[in-house]
Amino acid sequence: MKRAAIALVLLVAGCSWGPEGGPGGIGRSDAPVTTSTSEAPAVAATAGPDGVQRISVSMTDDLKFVPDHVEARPGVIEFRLQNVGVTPHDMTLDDRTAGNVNGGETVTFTLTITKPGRYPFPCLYHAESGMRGVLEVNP
Ligand SMILES: [Cu+2]
Repeated sequence: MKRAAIALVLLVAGCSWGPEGGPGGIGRSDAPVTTSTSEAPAVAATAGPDGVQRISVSMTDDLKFVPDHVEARPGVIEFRLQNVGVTPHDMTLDDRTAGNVNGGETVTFTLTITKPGRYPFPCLYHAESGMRGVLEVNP
């Protein structure tokens, strides 16, 4: 009991930087902001002999698209959506939807996009929770 009290005193005494101070305190709160933006490196869709660009995207129980940043050229883009968890998901892109994808299901979602640009693809069920990705169509 007495030893615990001393340890507590040392702990409090050692913590003299205040609530937001301490070595690395501010730097550490900055670091995640620059590294955890949703702008992960883009994964390029692969064009097949038929010219269709294909990309596999997983939908996870922690409400993420993996990858969540896809790159393609104008033309036909085929998403192979694999729900690797149990939570149902959706993908909506350019006013079209893949429809409900149940846990364990794989759904093919094919779109033709002719205009270069950035096309967000949220999951309608979990967009509020940050389940969204972006398709970058480059000329
Ligand atoms: Cu979802």
